[in-house]
Amino acid sequence: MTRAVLALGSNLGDRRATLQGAVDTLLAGEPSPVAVSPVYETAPVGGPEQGAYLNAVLVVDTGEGPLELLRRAQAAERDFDRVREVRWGPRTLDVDVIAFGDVRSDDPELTLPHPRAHLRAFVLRPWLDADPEAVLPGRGAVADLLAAVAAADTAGEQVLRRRDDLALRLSEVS
Ligand code: PH2
Ligand code: MG
Ligand code: MG
Repeated sequence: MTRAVLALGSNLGDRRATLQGAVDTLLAGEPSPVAVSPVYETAPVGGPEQGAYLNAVLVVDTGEGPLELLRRAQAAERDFDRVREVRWGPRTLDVDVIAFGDVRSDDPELTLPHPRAHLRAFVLRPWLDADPEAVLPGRGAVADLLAAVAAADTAGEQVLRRRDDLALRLSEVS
């Protein structure tokens, strides 16, 4: 089994329902749940002008490999009618593989860990909530990376608001 970290994002449609649907879809397959983070409402980073995202992190254990997990992430995106749009533009659902065990790879199809995760509060903050001991392979403790991002963000661009009213469930029965 390998521990893997998935980042979920949505800024179109019923964002919370989409994130919950993605969690349900991913966990209906091979990956088994370890933790789901709180949901954060976050200002869009990069791309065109667009609405606020809901972001969360799902930690799983899987007996499959990283490319199988990527395929499952892509299948979940398809289930929620994601259409290929402009890079970093609005989307109903984005599922990114952030880390896969200790694997470091520059495979162009799946760079591991995710090449920008260490710069993104919308990944680091929920990940730290889901796993206070989290380490981003090759980069260091997620707590330290988040502190560095916050210190560098003097313009306050990476605004995050925790939305406990929109919390996700790990199983359909709560
Ligand atoms: N995803 C992007 C680009 N910008 N901004 C926020 N706040 N959240 C995201 O998930 C996000 C983004 C590309 O995947
Ligand atoms: Mg993304
Ligand atoms: Mg993506």
